[in-house]
This record gives sequence, C-alpha cells and structure tokens, in this order.
Amino acid sequence: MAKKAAARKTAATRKAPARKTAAAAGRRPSRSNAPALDKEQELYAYREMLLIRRFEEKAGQMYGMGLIGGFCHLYIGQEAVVTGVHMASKEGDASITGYRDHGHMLVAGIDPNGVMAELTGRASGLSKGKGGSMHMFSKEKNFYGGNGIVGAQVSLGTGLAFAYKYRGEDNVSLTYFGDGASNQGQVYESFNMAKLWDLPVVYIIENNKYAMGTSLERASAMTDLSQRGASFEIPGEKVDGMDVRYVHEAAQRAIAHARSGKGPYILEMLTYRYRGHSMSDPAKYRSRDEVQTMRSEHDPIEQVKQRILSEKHASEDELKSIEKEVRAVVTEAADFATNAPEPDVSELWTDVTILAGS
Ligand SMILES: Cc1ncc(C[n+]2csc(CCOP(=O)(O)OP(=O)(O)O)c2C)c(N)n1
Ligand SMILES: [Mg+2]
Repeated sequence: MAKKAAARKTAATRKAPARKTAAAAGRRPSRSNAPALDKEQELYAYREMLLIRRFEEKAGQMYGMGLIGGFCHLYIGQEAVVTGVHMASKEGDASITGYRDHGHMLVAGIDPNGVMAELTGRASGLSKGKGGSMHMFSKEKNFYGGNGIVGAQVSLGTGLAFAYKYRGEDNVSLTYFGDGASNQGQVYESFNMAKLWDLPVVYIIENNKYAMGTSLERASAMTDLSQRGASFEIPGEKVDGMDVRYVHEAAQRAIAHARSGKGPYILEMLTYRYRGHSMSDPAKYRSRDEVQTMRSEHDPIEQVKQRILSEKHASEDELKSIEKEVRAVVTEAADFATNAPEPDVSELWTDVTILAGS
C-alpha cells in the first residue's frame, strides 16, 4: 500500500503504511528475535486496533440499551489478526469473512458511521438497514461480507481468487474463517480447487479456540489447523495472532506466495475472543481465569502500546490524543446511528428476490 500517514482523520481515507521487512520463507522467529515494525507501522497498528476495540465496546453498550437488534458477534481480543493482515495487503485485494465482521470492515476503510447505522437498522446503514451485523458489504472497498452461514465465505473467497486469476489481475483474496468453520465440508472442496488452479487466495483461520460453546479439542479430530491443507499440498503455518508483528510478517509471506502465482496458503492465527460467541452467550464453557490471563498477558493493543512507549515512538500524551481522536470517531458513529432515519416501509419490497410461482 502507498506510504500514508498513520494518523489520518477519517476511517475512509486511512491507508496502511508500506511493509518494511521481507522475512525468510518458512522461518518462524523466536520471541527474542521477533519481527520488527517501524514507528509508522506500530502507530498505525495501535490506532487501528484501538478503533476496532472502542467501536465494538460501543456497539456492545448500544446492544445492551436495545438500540441494536438481531445478532451481534464482537471481535474484541482478535484485533491483531485483521490489522496485521491488512498491513501486508495492497489496494484492490479482496477480503471476506463470517459474521464476526466489524473489525474487517473498519480496517478496510469502510465508514464507521455506515457500519454502526447498519447495526441499528437505519436507512443510511451499509446494507440500507436490512442486513444487520452479519450482512454488510462494500464493493468499493472490496469487502465481500459479512456471511452468516459458517464456511460459506471460504467458497466465495475462493471464487474471488478465481476471478482475479481469470481476469489476469494481480490481487489476492484474503479469506477469513473460524476454527469451527474449518470442519465444514465446502472448505475442502474449495482447497482442492484453489490448489488445482493455483488461485491467489490466503486462507486465514482465526482459531479463537471455540466454535460457539465447543472447544476445538472437543470438535476436531486433527487440531493443527495450519496443516488442514496438507492433502492438497497447500502450505500452512501457525502464527501468534495476538501479536501484530508476527501476523504482519506471516501475512507478507503468505500474500507474496499467493500473488506470485504459487497458489493458496493457509495461516492459522492463534487468537482469542474476550466476549461470548454473540451478545447472548454467557460463556459458561470457559473459566474467568482463562479469559483474564489472555487479557492481562497477551492483549494485542497493550503489547503495541508498551513497545511504542519503550521505543519512544510516542509519549503517553501522544497516545492519549490518538485515543481521544478514536473515541471521537466512535461517538460520531454512535450518534449518527442513533439519530438516522429508519428505512421507509416501501423498502420491504426492494433488494429482495421474489420467486415467481412460489
Ligand atoms: C452452516 C452453519 N452451521 C451452523 C451454524 C451455527 N453457527 C453459527 S456460529 C457457529 C460457530 C462457528 O465457530 P467458528 O468458526 O470457530 O467462528 P467464531 O464464532 O469462533 O468466530 C455455528 C455452529 C451456522 N451459522 N451455519
Ligand atoms: Mg472459533
């Protein structure tokens, strides 16, 4: 991506700074030899992850107040995954995910007002108030949803990669899905086609350890998800998905592989969601301690913050002003989404397919 300042004012115009280091293929560095991000990249990652976190905290509050209806799956805790991958991508690359999608949209530069207004079901929402949390898209930003059917995005993401190859374009499809989705049948049909035709797709498995209330160990015969493409000869690796440096480095490697015509690549991101599966999940299948340990020892935002301070990339005050600016963006989105008009009743009959004879 073009080199642009990290501290852009509006989400719609933000660009990730250009990538810096090309890592040696196949190497997973030890913690003492962690891949480095430069000042601009660290500050970009901090702001972007903070925007996702604060946006979703606000969405959670608004849900509690009854302003948001239907399903709402928060991404809090997983912010480093989408941020690090986005930083390694370039203009025109497509992204697609499941229903835990707010972070993917924000990082793609989609207007937070439009996302929040969709959550509250308003006419100015991204899907005109008719899609809700799980069904938002932006052709302009190459974001293809927002998919409620577990695993469906894997076939669609593979199709996006097919389109790039067919048209001779050098973009890649960034296809995100969960540990639970990795057991879905269509994932393997997609893997087969992706490798058969060497399609430019990076499969990013966001392994947050649970699929609703079911742990990976309880549901999966083979838990090393990075090797799920082995029978199709798709390379894969496990990545510390709580540390944006590792995410970024692995994503650079995977994207370069896919873009150069070598075909698909799998990244298993080891991550964690702090909140329940959705807003209605009391999360009784895991202990408070487990959540607390992840929050206090592995928080992706705190890690970046500590590095920024210790490297003297910014002072406490400068970080506070980034936080203030992010809060202002979120407050504006919440106000917009609360006050914007609802769709007209006539909208019930638009954007729907009515089957003749049924
Ligand atoms: C085909 C299909 N089966 C079942 C469901 C119900 N369902 C919704 S989310 C989910 C769990 C998916 O977990 P995972 O892929 O790990 O993603 P995460 O929620 O952890 O991000 C299930 C089973 C669904 N939406 N679609
Ligand atoms: Mg999961």
